[in-house]
Amino acid sequence: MNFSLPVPLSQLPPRTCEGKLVRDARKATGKSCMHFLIMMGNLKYLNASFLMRVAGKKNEIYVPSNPKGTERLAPGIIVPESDFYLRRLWGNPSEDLTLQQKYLVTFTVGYDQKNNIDAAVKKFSENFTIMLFHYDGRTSEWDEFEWSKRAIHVSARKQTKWWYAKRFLHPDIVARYEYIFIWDEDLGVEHFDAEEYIKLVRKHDLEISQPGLEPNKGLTWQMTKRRSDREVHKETEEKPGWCSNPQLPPCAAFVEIMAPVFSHNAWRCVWHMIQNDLIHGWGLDFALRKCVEPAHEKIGVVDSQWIDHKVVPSLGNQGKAVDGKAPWQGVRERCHKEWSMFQTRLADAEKAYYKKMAVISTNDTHV
Ligand SMILES: [Mn+2]
Repeated sequence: MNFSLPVPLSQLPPRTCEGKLVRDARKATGKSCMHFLIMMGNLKYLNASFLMRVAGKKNEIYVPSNPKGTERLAPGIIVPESDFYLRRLWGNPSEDLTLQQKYLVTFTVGYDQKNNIDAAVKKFSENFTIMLFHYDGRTSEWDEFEWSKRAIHVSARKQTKWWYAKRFLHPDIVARYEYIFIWDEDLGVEHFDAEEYIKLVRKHDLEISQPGLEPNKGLTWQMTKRRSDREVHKETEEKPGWCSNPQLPPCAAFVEIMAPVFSHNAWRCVWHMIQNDLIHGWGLDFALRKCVEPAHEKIGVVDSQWIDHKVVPSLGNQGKAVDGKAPWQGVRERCHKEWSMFQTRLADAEKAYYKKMAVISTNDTHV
């Protein structure tokens, strides 16, 4: 490039690109302030201390609008989100991916449930990334299934689905997936097809959903019971006195935690609500409504693609006998305890927020 400064460098005003002499110099090159400085850096006669002064004595780059902690990086190099797409070790990176899955399904599994999971996975098309969370430490055995080789396997012993979800499904990591299925291992999928399910979820604008449950067994709530005469339902009758408001759980705005499906936006909120220590997730189902608006319209049950709950108490068997109680009893007690802890935390957090806002609004009136 043929360019020379119109004045000796020593006469340039420090710390700014806006001084007249510099402005003239920039005009001559048509460059922005930062480009101008960088270009000058490339011209060997620019002395480093001048550049440091101009940039405020720190690094040359400081972009406050970057994600927190990355202010010193040029925005163009920042990649804030990721995915689970498997790449190859050779060739052109831009040609690695023949298919970019739009959906993610995770199962929290023990090897004993392999046949059930094999049947379930087959109901999810190639548009799904498959992820298994292994709570029994057995991972390589799954390679007897062809699909296992393209699945993501995460192994950590004796943890729950919500423990894994909090740690491995950060919204920025799963950003590429439009819908995220976070499912248990004991679900029967004979009458379920994932692609058809997603069509219905889109059609009925459901941000959080689950398939209807066959009512033969394992049914706790009326809301999740499959209706045979419709595609989707969003409210139900419960036992007398169970619902303070027909638009609130468990009569509406409610699905269970055994087979939830989240839109990416809903998951971004729900992930933040999951507590690191409350690993069973009890109570989360009643709070999901906090994440979508209006909840009684955006949360619902898909009836025409349904599942049945096989009620395999695999989690209880991962417990430990304490004080003469069976392992499953200890697990069950903790579930209930977590539920009440979660309710208390949520209520306290909201109370604290409203109190703070009241103080602020009171102060406002005196300003
Ligand atoms: Mn179950």
